[in-house]
Parts: sequence; structure tokens; C-alpha cells
Amino acid sequence: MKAECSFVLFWLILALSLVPAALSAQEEEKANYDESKVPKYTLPDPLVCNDGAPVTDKAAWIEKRRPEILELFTEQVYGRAPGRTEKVSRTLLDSSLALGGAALRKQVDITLEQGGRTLTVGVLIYLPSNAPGPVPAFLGLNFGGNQTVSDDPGIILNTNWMRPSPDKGVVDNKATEASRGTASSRWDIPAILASGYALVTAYYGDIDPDYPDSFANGAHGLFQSPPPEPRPADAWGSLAAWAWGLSRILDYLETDSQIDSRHVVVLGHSRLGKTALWAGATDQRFAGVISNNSGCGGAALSRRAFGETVEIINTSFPHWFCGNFKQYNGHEDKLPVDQHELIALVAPRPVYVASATEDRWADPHGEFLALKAASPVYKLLTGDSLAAADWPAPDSPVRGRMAYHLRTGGHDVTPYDWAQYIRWADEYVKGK
Ligand code: GTR
Repeated sequence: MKAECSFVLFWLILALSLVPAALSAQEEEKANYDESKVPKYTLPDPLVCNDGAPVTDKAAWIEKRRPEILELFTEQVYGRAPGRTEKVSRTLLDSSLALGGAALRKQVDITLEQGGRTLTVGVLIYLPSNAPGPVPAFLGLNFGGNQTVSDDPGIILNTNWMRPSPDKGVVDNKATEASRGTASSRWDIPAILASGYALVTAYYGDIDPDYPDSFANGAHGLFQSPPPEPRPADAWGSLAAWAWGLSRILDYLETDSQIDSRHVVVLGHSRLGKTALWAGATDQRFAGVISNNSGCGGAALSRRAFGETVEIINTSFPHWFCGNFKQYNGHEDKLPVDQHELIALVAPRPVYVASATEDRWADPHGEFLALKAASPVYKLLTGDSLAAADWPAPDSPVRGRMAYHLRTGGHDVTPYDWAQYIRWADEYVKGK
């Protein structure tokens, strides 16, 4: 009987995990890729308060307008995350020379405890082995377990549930040895270390497994088990959970004397780029934010409805956003915010938005336009604005506190992207 139950449960979970992929392939065909069919829209003005008062100085932004925008995104888009857990413990599992002596590799388990329940996030850190003191860091979640970011055999193999990915060594929703290094092209660890940064990463599924499960497991279940019925319309979704996890990793980094925790750049690709932006918005300890191909619900303007739309994303991934966000399916014009205001929440800290020419699903032009529409907030707070009026040609990075590039190629993170990020971090984050 027990075996039968787990058999049924296995197929149910497998079916659920396949639903989003199947739906999004179908939905992708329905998406608009014609610039002339983008609806006419007016963006909410980040520098006008809810009561209509204009924001004309820094104090009004910091004290009034910023909290208003943050609350609108919390209530209507990503949902309300809790603070720290009652207890936390950290266990250093490994501290060894790695990568031919270029790196010190550390692996730390962060165990978060709430109401007697626990959740463990396995963190992998590579530091330059010759670092004379604390180093700035890039912190980003990964899609397939820490063992995918490098073929370093010393990385602990993740044993948690994974989305199906047979070509990346995932069998029956578990990573195998064959998964080692399968995402290494996305993490230019040699360049990161050679430039004097640490790389800090963790598997996003350690924080919340990426399938709709009525919010019973992961960080949601840690705080409320069983989940409340009905669930409040502003309760946190998975993107908010992953962002919350990034803050808990930063809590740990603040205790690690080898990391300069005041210079940690949070970054992410795709759904994890959406996550990085929300983490940077909600946690101002992050010194800078990089959004790599984050698209709908990330850096792209929702009102353009180009490529993936609010309705498509809410249908394919019902667990990513809060319940309230569903009411904007097909009604992007009714949203009280748009994604340029998410970028504005990062101000005055440096922000980098990167797109790719073939990544039309993520609306590269809409990502640029959102960055540009956030520029008045940066101008007010820092005097700097985006140094491009028009969408730049491919492979012509726009440098500055507000940075942008459109890489030639597809939905990915490449050494070209990393070269730009490192150069930008050297100039705008490191040591500032
Ligand atoms: C797609 C989704 C995008 C993006 C992407 C990813 O299926 O529609 O919003 O998040 O997944 O994370 O790779």
C-alpha cells in the first residue's frame, strides 16, 4: 500500500513538473513577436507618489516613494516574505584548495529552523587562493545543483529534487554524477577568481523546489505547515522564496571573514534573474544587481506584452508569483507598477541588465526600455543616468552605474557576459 502510494506520488510529481514546460511551448506560439503589435501603453511614473505628489528630492524617494513601490510589488506581484528564522546553524563541510590551486573551495550547509522544522541550503564558495584579505563576491543561485557549475570532483553532489533534464544528467528527478560541470560554461570561475572576486552559489531548489505543490515544501513549508487555506492573495510565491534564500546566504556571508560582505553583487539568469532583481529590491545590503536575460516578471516591461506575457507566465508557472498577480492576466495596463520600477528599487546601487539577440521570449527591447525608464530615479539619487537614449547595437555595452548589453546569441550566460560584469563590478562596485 505504501509502495503504491509512493508510486502514484512519483508520477503525480513528475506530471506536475512537466506541465509548465509543455504549456509554455504551446503558449510560446501564441506570443507576439511583432513590434508593431505592441499595445500602446503609459508607464506608471516612478517619481509620482500614489497620492499624486511629485518626488523632487532624495528624501521623498527614500522615505515615501520607494516604500510605496516596494509595497506594491510585494502585495501585487511577488508576495510577502517573512524575515529570518528563529534559529540558524552553519556547518563548514569542506575547506580545501581546488581548481589546480587557484581557488580555496568552501562548502557550507546553512540550516534554517522554524517551529521545529528545518531547511538546509548547501552553499559553495570559491575564493582566490592568494587573496590577502576579504574579497568582494558574486552571489547567484544555480539551476541544477552546485556540482553543475564546475567539473571539480570535490563539489558535493546535490541530492534534492530536480526538474527533468535528462541531457544534463538528471535521472528520475535526481542529479547524477553525469551532471557535474554541465553548467560550467555559465560560470566563468577562472575569470571571477583572477579578478579578485569570490563566487558564491547554491541550488535554488534547496530553497524551494520549482514545481507547484500548494506551497507545502521548501521555504514556504518551513514557515507554515500545513499551508493556510485559503492562502492570502499576497502570500509569497517561489520567486520571493528564492530571493529570501539569497538574503539568508548573505546573512551567512556577513559572518565569513574571508568575504567582503559589503560588496556582494547578486546576480541570476532567467527566472533566477527575476529572483536577483527582487532580492536586490528587498535587501539593500546587496551592493549591486545583475539581471541576465530575466524577461517577464524580471527586467522586461509587462505592458509591452512582447514574448512571454503575464498570462503566459502565470499559467506556466502558477507558483512563481503571488495570487494577486493573476488578476493582471491580459490586463497589464491595470498593474499599479511596471518592471522599470523594480529596477528603480535597486537605486542608487549599480545595476546591470543584459539581454540576448535571440532571446525574444524575454523581450530584449523591453528589458532595455525598462532600464531606461528607471533612469530618472538614478538621476535624482546619484546624478548618473543611463548613457544610451536608444537600444544599442548587439555587443556594444553601455557602461555606467546603470549598465546594459545586448549580446549576440541565445538565452544563456556566457564568458562574454561575465567579462562585462567583472569590468562593471571593478568600476562601480568593488571598493566603493
Ligand atoms: C521559461 C520562462 C521564463 C524564464 C525561463 C528560465 O520557461 O517562461 O520566464 O524564466 O523559463 O528560467 O529559464
